[in-house]
Amino acid sequence: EEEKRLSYEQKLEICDHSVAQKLLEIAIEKKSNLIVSADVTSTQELLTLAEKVGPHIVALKTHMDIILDFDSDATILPLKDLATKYNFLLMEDRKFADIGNTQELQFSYGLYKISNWADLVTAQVIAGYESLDCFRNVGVVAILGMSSKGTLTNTNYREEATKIALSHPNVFGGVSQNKIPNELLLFTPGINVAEAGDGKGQQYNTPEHAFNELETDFIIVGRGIYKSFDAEKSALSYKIAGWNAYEGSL
Ligand code: 5FU
Repeated sequence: EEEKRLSYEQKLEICDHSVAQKLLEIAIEKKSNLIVSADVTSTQELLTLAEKVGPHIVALKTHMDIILDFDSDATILPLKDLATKYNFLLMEDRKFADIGNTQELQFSYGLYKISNWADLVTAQVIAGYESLDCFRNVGVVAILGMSSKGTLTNTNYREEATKIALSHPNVFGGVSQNKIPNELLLFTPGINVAEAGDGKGQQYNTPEHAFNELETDFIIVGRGIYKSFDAEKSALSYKIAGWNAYEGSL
């Protein structure tokens, strides 16, 4: 308990995956640990949101399969331009959960061709170590623990999943509601300062909880930002809250 959490500068020294390095560099440069979850259903809403929150985030997290009018040119090209303009990464929250061969197909084929544009993806580790081999050209954030009520990711599951995450070269981070080893970057969704839950199983905590209790590295905020009256303003306030909570946890 005496031991202090590591700063982003210290994490830069021990997290050697190129995507981890990029995220940490952006965090330091923009003084932000905020990832906005863009759970909107049209290209127009996605691009409008990215334009508004872009200056304040380290990454934009997508569920590209909910975009009704997805088009690899009309959706992805302008999104990539915004990512370059505002210096943020694209994180596809696909939560792959199949055998390696199927995940390889899901990653590069079909409508979304995720491997063409995503800088990082989420993946379950339920199918075992080798199922993650296919994500060679991207960074993987492993789902270690989930935020929803009644999740099956108990202590034993998390420990076994963490072993896979630590040992697999394609994995540089984990999604969890618990502490994870310093060698991995921690991503924490289920963050909202105004709500305790959504009536559909989601459970919320504050940025302060995530940094003080979990020593998280990045907070992920969806509805707290994109459903708010002014997404730009709320992104800025979550960014400031996240950065203050990070500094307070050092
Ligand atoms: F792995 C997880 C998890 O444990 N909880 C989550 O909420 C992922 N998520 C995602 O974060 C979820 O799929 C949403 O995209 C986002 C949370 O959105 P919210 O609107 O802030 O609840």
